[in-house]
Amino acid sequence: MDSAEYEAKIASRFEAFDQDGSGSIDREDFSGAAAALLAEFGTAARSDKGQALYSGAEAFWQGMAGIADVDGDQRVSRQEFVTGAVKRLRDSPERFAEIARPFLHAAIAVADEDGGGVTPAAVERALRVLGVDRAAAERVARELDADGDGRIREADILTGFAGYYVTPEP
Ligand SMILES: [Ca+2]
Ligand SMILES: [Ca+2]
Repeated sequence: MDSAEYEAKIASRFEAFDQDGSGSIDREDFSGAAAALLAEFGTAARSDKGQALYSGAEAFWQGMAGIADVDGDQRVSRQEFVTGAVKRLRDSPERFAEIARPFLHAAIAVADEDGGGVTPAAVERALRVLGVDRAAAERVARELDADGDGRIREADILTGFAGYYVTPEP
């Protein structure tokens, strides 16, 4: 990967977190993602699943702020993301899985509509709601169901998610 390609990748990761396009990553991006997922899957915010998703979103934000909000202004700027988050997440991918786990666990519970495990179609819908383009959402959902049984395991989602953000430098 050359450095232009690397920078483009990092920029796209930042934009994925900056859900509302405000130019920084902050608490609203995480709570907004939770709200969008609940709406997509017809789940009430006040339900147990809804509350778990909001708690997970808050924990995810706190974890992100803890590693990247260097100046403590409750926002992760593009600069803080590039210099702080990217490097630390790369050095410690398991740390990323740890801060994302409660949110992903709750999101899976919301997207698992029949209680039999999350399907590739549901993963695709969730990714689309979070702003991933159709082709990429389709490809990721297909790849996550590696054994083709029509259900995706939580461990595979966590690994895939962490892997996406842990980007080798050029
Ligand atoms: Ca934002
Ligand atoms: Ca900051």
